[in-house]
Amino acid sequence: MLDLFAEEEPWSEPLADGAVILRRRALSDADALLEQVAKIAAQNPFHHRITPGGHRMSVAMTNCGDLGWTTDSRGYQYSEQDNAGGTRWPPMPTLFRQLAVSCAAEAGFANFNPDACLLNRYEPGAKLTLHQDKDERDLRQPIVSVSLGLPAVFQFGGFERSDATTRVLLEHGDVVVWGGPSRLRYHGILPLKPGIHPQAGAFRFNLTFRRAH
Ligand code: MD3
Ligand code: FE
Repeated sequence: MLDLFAEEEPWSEPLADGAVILRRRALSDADALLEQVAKIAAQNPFHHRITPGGHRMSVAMTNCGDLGWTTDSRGYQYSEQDNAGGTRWPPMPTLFRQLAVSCAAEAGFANFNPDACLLNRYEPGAKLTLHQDKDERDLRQPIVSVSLGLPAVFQFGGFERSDATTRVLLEHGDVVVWGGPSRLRYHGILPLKPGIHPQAGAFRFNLTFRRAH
């Protein structure tokens, strides 16, 4: 019988050499993931960081795991402490780790062992301009990203900021694994459109799992 409430099965879409979207891969875990996001934020609140250039980021961030990505007047770095509050980051929930490790394995990256998870929170208008992620020590390790809540237009380009970009919509439950030659591609998020998501309210959340050290 047709079940209108059946959950979609995940499917994969190759994006580029070393990069794959696992569509809806995190959908069945989404409510539990959002619950953990709320717990982490209760310990270490989302915070609009100030870039070394003095700009307040429109994306609010926090972290969990042994290391967290931070920015301050000294630059960008992974650190064991939250420089906003001076405390250790909350531990990486088992569900987060299991999801990241199994998605990496599905994409062909066995033995991924993340020590950092950056949590990004987007409100309407929030964006991430084109950048490369290269503060991690071993760039042979992939990054796994999990999108939750409102949809966003993701932009990915080449290896120079001025290279042409492609746009992809990332939706609730989508996972992207970036490794191999795609690891150093420029990428960003266009300004978030306002909306209300049934599970996440007026926000988009993105979790990125990294091997930082
Ligand atoms: C491609 N986050 O936190 S996730 C970031 O949706 C970041 O919040 C975006 O870029 C977000 O650094 C994009 C997809 C993503 C994450 C890491 C990548 C794409 C990537 C690293 C290398 C290449
Ligand atoms: Fe990035």
